[in-house]
Amino acid sequence: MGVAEHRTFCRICPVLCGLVVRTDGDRVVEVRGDREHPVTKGYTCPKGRAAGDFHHHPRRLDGPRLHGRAVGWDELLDDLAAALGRIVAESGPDAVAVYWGTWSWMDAFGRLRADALLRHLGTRSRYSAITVDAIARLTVAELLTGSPSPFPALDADDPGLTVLVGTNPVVSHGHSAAVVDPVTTLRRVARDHGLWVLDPRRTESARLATRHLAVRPGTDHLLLACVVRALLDDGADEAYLRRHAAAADIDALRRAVEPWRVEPTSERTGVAEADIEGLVAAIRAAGRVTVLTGTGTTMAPTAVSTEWLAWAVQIVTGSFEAPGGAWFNPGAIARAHAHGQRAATTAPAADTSGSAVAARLEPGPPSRPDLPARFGERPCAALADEIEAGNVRALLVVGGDPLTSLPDTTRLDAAFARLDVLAVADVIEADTVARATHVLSVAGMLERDDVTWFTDRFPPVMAAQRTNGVLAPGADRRLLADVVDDLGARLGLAPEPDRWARLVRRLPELSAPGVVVHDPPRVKGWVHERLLPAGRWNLAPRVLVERFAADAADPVPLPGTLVAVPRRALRRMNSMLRDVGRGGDDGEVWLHPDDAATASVADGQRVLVTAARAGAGPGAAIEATARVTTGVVPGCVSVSHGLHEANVNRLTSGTPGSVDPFTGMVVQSGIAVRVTPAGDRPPPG
Ligand SMILES: Nc1nc2c(c(=O)[nH]1)N[C@H]1C(S)=C(S)[C@@H](COP(=O)(O)OP(=O)(O)OC[C@H]3O[C@@H](n4cnc5c(=O)[nH]c(N)nc54)[C@H](O)[C@@H]3O)O[C@H]1N2
Ligand SMILES: Nc1nc2c(c(=O)[nH]1)N[C@H]1C(S)=C(S)[C@@H](COP(=O)(O)OP(=O)(O)OC[C@H]3O[C@@H](n4cnc5c(=O)[nH]c(N)nc54)[C@H](O)[C@@H]3O)O[C@H]1N2
Ligand code: SF4
Ligand SMILES: [Mo]
Repeated sequence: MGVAEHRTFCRICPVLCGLVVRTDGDRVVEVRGDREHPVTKGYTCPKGRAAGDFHHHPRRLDGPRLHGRAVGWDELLDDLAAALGRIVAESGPDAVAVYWGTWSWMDAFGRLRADALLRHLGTRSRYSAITVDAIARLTVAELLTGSPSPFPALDADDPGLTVLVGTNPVVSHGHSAAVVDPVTTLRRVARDHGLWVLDPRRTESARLATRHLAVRPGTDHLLLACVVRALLDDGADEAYLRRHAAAADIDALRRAVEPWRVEPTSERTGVAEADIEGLVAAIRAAGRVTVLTGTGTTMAPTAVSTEWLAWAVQIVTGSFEAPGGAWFNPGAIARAHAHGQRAATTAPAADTSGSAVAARLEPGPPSRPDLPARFGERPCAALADEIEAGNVRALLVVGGDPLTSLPDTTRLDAAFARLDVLAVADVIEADTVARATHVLSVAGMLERDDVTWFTDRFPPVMAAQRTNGVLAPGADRRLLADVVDDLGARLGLAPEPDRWARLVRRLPELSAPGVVVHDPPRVKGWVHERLLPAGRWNLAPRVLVERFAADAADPVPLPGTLVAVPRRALRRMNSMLRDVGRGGDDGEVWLHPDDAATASVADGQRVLVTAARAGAGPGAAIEATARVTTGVVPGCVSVSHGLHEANVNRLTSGTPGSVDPFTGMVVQSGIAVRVTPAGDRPPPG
């Protein structure tokens, strides 16, 4: 015992910062950045530095619980195995569902073993946070390249003109493509190349930008269409485009964006004509551009159209994988740039209608045939229906808190009460833990040996990391992987004799703790060479062309309504850390002075935000403090998620009008709301 220092890495977000953790006995006394870490070089954010406080969380789970009673692991697992066995026998494997939360990707061996157990049971009821986060990105990537996994990322060592659309890296550190030290990085990009931000809120990132375009929520697709249109007239890389896209696709794209001249675009998006022209001029001058999208756009009803046109801007300028353009991380472990087949050398059939993707859709859950599965997962929007219909009788929750993150909390909570089994693997008394029949008190980040297996594609360079646990699991906590193996043994699944063997075969350097940086740290060209058939982007799939036409005709947001848009908090990771330090202090709703005046609301006043959708029940409201500011566009209320009392998912819904039927994504940006002073009754809907 005594004082010791340990090198490890943070698993709270995909930056995966190197940490030095100082312990005194079993207490964590300090967490600081590791200056010798080859990727993050000492950088940390307040969330990572709070890892010790989270480890000693006042409501940390210390032991397993069965129906609210503290029990030993054997009793818990005997009961759980018997219940799961019975449910599978009575109702079939799909009656056992899993919800993978954010943390399931961070506990590599827990996830790998739990995946194996669910495959062993044979369930198709797999749900994850992807369908409440950014499934449009995977869908559009797959349509354009044939693979869902390439994500455009900033090349921080060789950046160019950069446009942020619905992402606020200063707070979030990027969406699925991590940015280290975002303030320094974005400042440098702004100074040397230009940084433009499209966001209905003047964000922390917008404050560093060359120009902030305060776009109306859900209208980004139109602004990007206007940019594509202008570039196709003047600014496209014609030679690149002829080589890397079919002529028919270029024509289809041109026709799709044709109506979006500057004037109607300005009218619909609320962005001044001069600003739109300025953005086009900046891209023409730079020649290439990096466009990064985020949850502001993936959570909007127009997500798919926006994502498509963000890719289109980069394709028509020949920016992807070129100097100054975005790169795609192939993963230091997956090594997609080196493995697998080279792309076919013949072009696909001339009609690039997206039929390949349509064919890959799997049947949706029986109670929601309107929501097909994608990438082996069913949309979270269907979970409450599936439980209510009796199709799902047991739910295993791993590293997520569905009662804060999934739509319509009130309804989901009632549905959870009907489950035979709600087994939750968590580290603290999260909202869903309070409803669990089986609580699995698993080891946390500082108590695990770990590896960057599921986060392989997200870091800012190609790097893999392995760490030892800093502390042994305390109290009666166990590694999720061990717990799952013991559960699996009761259900007939053999354990994996050597968990590391598979990884070490892939990347021998992972045989010991440390950081492996691939050299060169960023490889470019692999998407062109290995993924694109004949080197050609499937630039204008018919499904996207049709979808854009429909989205463009739909005047979102309706004039005269207020819409809520999401915001992330600096000291909190979704629901995590809200009870630690100042993690819970970002519950304000931000609104424009014009809207505040209409609603008779003053700055600092308590307000009620009520869902304005048809059929919203009395539980579809949250109380919060108003911040009246010109930092948001009129018509828009900025609300953060992940809180317990002011849980924004009381306002969202998984019913058909509130979900994108193409991707299964729950609409979480641009939800119609009313704001009234708290204490007043909400006006009748
Ligand atoms: N309305 C609305 N809804 C949203 C969003 C929004 O902006 N607005 N955001 C969406 C997004 S992008 C996401 S990713 C989802 C997040 O959805 P979830 O992943 O369901 O929610 P989190 O709050 O991230 O839950 C993480 C849980 O993991 C637990 N945890 C922490 N460390 C460990 C560990 O080491 N092991 C295990 N097993 N558990 C651990 C935490 O205590 C916490 O309960 O929410 C989505 N929902
Ligand atoms: N500190 C912190 N970091 C986090 C998280 C956290 O909770 N806290 N969560 C992590 C997770 S799970 C994720 S998925 C990522 C998300 O990372 P980001 O995608 O960067 O998410 P945000 O920081 O919420 O930025 C979204 C921005 O979109 C804007 N916006 C909302 N609607 C629209 C719209 O219609 N159009 C446009 N153009 N903008 C819009 C919002 O005002 C907001 O500024 O962050 C991760 N990092
Ligand atoms: S940026 Fe992400 S990885 Fe780094 S310290 Fe913060 S939460 Fe941890
Ligand atoms: Mo997320």
